[in-house]
Amino acid sequence: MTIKNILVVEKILSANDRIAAENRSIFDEAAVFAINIMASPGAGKTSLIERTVSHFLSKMKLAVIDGDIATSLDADRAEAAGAIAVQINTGGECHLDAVMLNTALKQLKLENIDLVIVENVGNLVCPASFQLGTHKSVLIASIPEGDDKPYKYPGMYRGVDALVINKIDLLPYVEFDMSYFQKGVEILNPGLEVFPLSCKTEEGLAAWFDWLASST
Ligand SMILES: Nc1nc2c(ncn2[C@@H]2O[C@H](COP(=O)(O)OP(=O)(O)O)[C@@H](O)[C@H]2O)c(=O)[nH]1
Ligand SMILES: [Mg+2]
Repeated sequence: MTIKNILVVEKILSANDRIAAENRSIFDEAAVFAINIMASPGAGKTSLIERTVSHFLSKMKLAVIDGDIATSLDADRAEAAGAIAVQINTGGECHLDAVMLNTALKQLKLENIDLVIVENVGNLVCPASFQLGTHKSVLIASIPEGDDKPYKYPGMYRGVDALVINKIDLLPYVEFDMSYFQKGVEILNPGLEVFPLSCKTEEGLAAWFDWLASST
């Protein structure tokens, strides 16, 4: 029984990887740069997207694809910030997969877009297993979540290209040992680009914008 289950999971993941590769070709053919933003619920994914859209709006055309289990609240926020927004309701699924992204991409005129930002479903486990075909994966951690998260959710930290540590404005009020946190990150993903910042005060945002601009 266990072996059969493993085979089914492997088949699902390899089918997903095939569509992810197709998504990547779609992006590349349209000269679109795409990032996948993952984090727990409330870490600040939509807040960082709002800041990022506002910053780059005069320089490039942005689209945001928002994965949510039920509502379109986040897509509405992305649109209000100035992006073209597409909502994917996952119907309860805890992650986006490559097929869902593929369907969303068909709703966009990619030839008119420079940067696609995907907001994944708030979850620190499932999104790590599903490649989407984006060029970069970004994880947001936030200070109130605690400094033990790299140790508890290693899969999430291992596979990403950049880490944002949001809500640094709360450091004076929350117990968070930054060196313990960063030690965990360094073990899992040596040399990872890390951006401590606050979407509220804007401290540290410039370094994140520079990284994104130089990646595109
Ligand atoms: N203090 C503080 N609050 C923040 C910051 N960034 C986001 N928040 C708040 O955290 C909550 C969740 O943010 P949101 O962007 O919706 O998170 P998401 O669920 O990951 O998309 C909201 O109440 C935000 O106002 C920050 O840098 N500092
Ligand atoms: Mg959100």
